[in-house]
Amino acid sequence: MLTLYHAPQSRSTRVVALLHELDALDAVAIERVTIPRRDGSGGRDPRNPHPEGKVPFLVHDGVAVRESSAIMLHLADLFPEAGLTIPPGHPQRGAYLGWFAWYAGVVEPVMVFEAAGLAHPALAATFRDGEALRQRLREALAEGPFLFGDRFTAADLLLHSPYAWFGKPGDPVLDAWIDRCMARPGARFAADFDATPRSA
Ligand SMILES: N[C@@H](CCC(=O)N[C@@H](CS)C(=O)NCC(=O)O)C(=O)O
Repeated sequence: MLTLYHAPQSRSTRVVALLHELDALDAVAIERVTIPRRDGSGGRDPRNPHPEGKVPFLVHDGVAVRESSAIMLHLADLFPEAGLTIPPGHPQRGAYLGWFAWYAGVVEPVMVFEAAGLAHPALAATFRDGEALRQRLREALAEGPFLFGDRFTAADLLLHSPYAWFGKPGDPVLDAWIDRCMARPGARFAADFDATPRSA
């Protein structure tokens, strides 16, 4: 059994989008939980088993999976028939895994540092900066329209998502890619899903 703990308009929204793309909504129970919001609303939800009360959080047959990168990789692998994963053994599998690790290890920290106005030589030496992120994405999209050419994968879904919240960077290549990802059925489904009131 698979259960996703989800809070609307949060980092777990991209997992709902993925479930729609995977045609896996019937296979995964979505538990809507609350989280503390910046405006002071919400709060930690005792029903959410995440050790820090965060979302997304996935429980698969009693086994906890945390972090969007791991959750999305795991789900895309569980439903390979949707074609959103690059499976083990494929020559591009390592590069595909690299996007998920880079997202968690570099993209999120850099975007949070920039949003918070934090700069320090040690941060730049370790993570580089937002322009370096954008350049890596531009290079990958040179063969576009997606990170793996014609193929839309769970990596596109994850990597474009912070720009969907923070705003497009104003770069023609990246903006067009973000628009393509946001126009996908999964993104549109997740936006509607989050906008529809449900008893939590
Ligand atoms: N790196 C984690 C970040 C998870 C995260 O910080 N989620 C936010 C929602 S956008 C949250 O649950 N915040 C509630 C809190 O910090 O208590 C991931 O991507 O899964």
